[in-house]
Amino acid sequence: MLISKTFIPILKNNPTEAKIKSHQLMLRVGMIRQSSAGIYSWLPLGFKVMKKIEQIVREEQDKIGAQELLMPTIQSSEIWKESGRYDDYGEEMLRIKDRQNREMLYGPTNEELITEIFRSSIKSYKSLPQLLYHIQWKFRDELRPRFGIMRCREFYMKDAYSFDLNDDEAKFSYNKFYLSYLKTFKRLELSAIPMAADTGPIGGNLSHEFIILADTGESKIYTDKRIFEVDSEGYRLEKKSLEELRKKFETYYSVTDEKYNKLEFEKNVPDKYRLITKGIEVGHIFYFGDKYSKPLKASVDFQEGKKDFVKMGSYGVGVSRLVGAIIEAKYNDKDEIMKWPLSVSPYDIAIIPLISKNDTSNLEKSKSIYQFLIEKGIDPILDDTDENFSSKIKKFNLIGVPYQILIGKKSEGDLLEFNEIGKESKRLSLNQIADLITKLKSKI
Ligand code: P5A
Repeated sequence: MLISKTFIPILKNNPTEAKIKSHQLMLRVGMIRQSSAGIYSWLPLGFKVMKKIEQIVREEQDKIGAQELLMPTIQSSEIWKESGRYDDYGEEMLRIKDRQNREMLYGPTNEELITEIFRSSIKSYKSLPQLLYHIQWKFRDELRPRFGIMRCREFYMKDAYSFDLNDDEAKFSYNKFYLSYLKTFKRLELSAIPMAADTGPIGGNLSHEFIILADTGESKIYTDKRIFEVDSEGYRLEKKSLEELRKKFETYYSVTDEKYNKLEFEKNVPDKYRLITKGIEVGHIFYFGDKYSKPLKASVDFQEGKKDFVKMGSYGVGVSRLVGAIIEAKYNDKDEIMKWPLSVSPYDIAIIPLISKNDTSNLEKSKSIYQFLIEKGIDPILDDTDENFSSKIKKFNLIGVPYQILIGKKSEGDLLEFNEIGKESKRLSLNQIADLITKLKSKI
């Protein structure tokens, strides 16, 4: 992409209304625009990052055998009355009436709707387990939306639902999602730790939040530092293997605020490993048995005419929140520099030429580099404007594309000045640069 043709409305200064760095940066480099309180438009740069996150989340769901579908944003109140949550959900639910005066709502989550879809189609235990997910907008009329897209009213969520015959099989499904979340966050270069959590309005008695550490996070956590060293590699999609993985994490005390017990914390965590801090919840998984299948009468035949309610769990990832969470984790406050993980960066590499009024040779050179990289399957952005060199570099340090080719005095002949944000610059040939980026991309 040529920057002169992009829609990236960059602001000169940090917007004063934004309190945390992710919100500031997203407004500053034109990733989002507020449309009304807690409701945002996603501009091309922000949308591109979110779509890349979505794709990684999707791939990791597919790998554990979950199947993608798409449910609507608007739901009928009927099924919510069946489950009993229509009244329980309170003011967070946006209620709408259609022209026939029917009570509708903008879905804050989909346990009821997916259970209704399941019960009308699946009758036998032979079709179990079923793991279904969609990636769809949700609406929660939060009392205090804040921090931009981190706690907003309309947000993009991946929500999955599992249906099993019994508790044992259902725990297996739960553990599959547990593993897939560890893998998803790793691909996003985040260290997200599973912590025992409260279940709130979703319900059930087994639940984990996946939390990344950040001072600006809204979740208070109590944890054992050793949990950050747990290696989640090498586990297979088998019951035993996944149980082992969960056990390994659960050796270390790690809970959110609502689950905190002072005595247990002090008993289980030696002084030097205690960590009480804040984090951002990027995912949340629940096991709730027949909480929805019973009132909604979702059962399967399992033996000579015997029927039982299916055992269910639900599994959420805050796809839009992750955009902000990655910024919180990767932004360097001191130098005002952002570095996106290559897996979700809006572009793979920036080409930044020094262009003077009467010499366009650097621009010509940049254009042929640009073409070459595209042919290699790399997604570059070329700054073809005549803005001065240092402010171009500053702008790209803020946008956060992790690699840069600087076409200025230090790029001569075949050797180009190559920068990885936050590291010493090097002089490499174009082929070396293309090979390096291709190799890095293949590891995503
Ligand atoms: C799990 C999937 C659920 O809704 N039902 C379906 C369950 N869980 S949850 O914890 O309430 O939400 C899942 C994830 O969505 C993100 N999230 C938000 N993101 C931005 N703004 C909000 N207001 C918001 N609320 C929830 C979080 O990442 C959460 O883990």
